Amino acid sequence: MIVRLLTCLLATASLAAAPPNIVLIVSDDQGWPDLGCMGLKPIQTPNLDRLAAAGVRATQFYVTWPACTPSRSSLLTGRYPQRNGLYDMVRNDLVNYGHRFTKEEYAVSPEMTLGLDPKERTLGNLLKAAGYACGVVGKWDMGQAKRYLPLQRGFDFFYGHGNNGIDYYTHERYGIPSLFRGNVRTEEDKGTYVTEVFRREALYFVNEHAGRKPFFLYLPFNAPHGASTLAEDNGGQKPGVQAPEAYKARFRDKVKDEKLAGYYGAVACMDEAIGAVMEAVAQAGQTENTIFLFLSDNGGSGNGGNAPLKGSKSTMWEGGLRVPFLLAWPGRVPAGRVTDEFLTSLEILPTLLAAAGTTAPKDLDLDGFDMLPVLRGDQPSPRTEMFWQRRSDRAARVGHWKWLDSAKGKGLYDLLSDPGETRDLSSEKPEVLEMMRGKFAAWRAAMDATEPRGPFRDY
Ligand SMILES: [Ca+2]
Repeated sequence: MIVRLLTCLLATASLAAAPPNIVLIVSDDQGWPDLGCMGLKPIQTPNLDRLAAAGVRATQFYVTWPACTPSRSSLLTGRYPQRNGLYDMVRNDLVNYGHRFTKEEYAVSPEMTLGLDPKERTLGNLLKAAGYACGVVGKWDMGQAKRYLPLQRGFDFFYGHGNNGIDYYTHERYGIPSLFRGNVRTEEDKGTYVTEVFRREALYFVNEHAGRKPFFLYLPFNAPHGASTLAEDNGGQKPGVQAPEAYKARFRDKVKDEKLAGYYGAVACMDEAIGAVMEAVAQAGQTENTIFLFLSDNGGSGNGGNAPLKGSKSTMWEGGLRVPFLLAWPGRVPAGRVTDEFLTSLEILPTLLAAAGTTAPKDLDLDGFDMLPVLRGDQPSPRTEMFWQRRSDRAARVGHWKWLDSAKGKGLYDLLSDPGETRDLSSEKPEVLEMMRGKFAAWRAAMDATEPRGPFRDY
């Protein structure tokens, strides 16, 4: 009897302590104002709005780089791009000049030879060690040579593309077939709108594990990024953001041009896929034990603009670096809360490790912290500063001060009174300008002192 009681108590305790499932959703180039619940645009995101209502929405949340690859490297490693080595795009720039890569030429191009240093430990490595089933569905963007692909980086499942953009229907990147199932390239879904493909694979992964084993689904959509399609393959014009006609049709009478209807349509289709994943988790009885996170990998690329923020993707203005962020975990973070605390994507990895009841290896230098107490409202954000560098473009935020020095703009701004970065206070506040430059220099020195390696240096 006592043994049975003890067994029962132990079973209850282990159930109570069951690590939460994690669904980390990333969208591609979705601007800071581009959620329905922001009320700023005719965009429709009812499922993301539902996540916002069930959890916390952060309004001052930043990524580490104003474009895809380095931002995503920080998400997966919890480290600044300048620390993990992936501090520029993995991209064949020759496509910008209309160059068409042959299959053979592509195989030895930067998109195949560069990637996230295999010595870096990813969220997949760390959560797998904690007993999680780990899957990636969507845009990996961490390199495509076998050593860089998810199955070699801690993940058990991968369906998606390794490079940073594709055509939504052919799944080609400027003519090169780009989807992988596991480690093998596949054209099995050629012709199907890729968000629908990712939806199907995400549901497969969730249904395979929900209720049986804690799972981590990394679900980085390529939507709503512009298609990586050569103009000559599309009637002489680049297609922009592709979306199925039924989704575009919803927006035609609401927006000024077809391009914007495509962008909103792609977001609406992605939002429905997210809703389907939420529903699968609910059907498995796992809603209470699942953390959903959502963010964009960088600021909006110009579709409808990022007002009231200035600038867009690839710039050091707030519109390039500040992104929408949501986190829902029923019973663990308050429902419907909005926080203006200063937070970044560097916080995601430590937060998820803490939620999973595990810790990072002692020798791993992380650049963020567990942000759950901040999202709950139990404490102010410990983050007081953040730094960015993209080639010669530099920026820093310290407290409410923002400084940038870049090809597309410079100056010193007070984000508290001027979130739109309209009044340059450089000459009025020389002492603050000096302090910002000094902080940036100290950060740069710290990054230079980190392990001297990276795909653009050496392994
Ligand atoms: Ca992006």
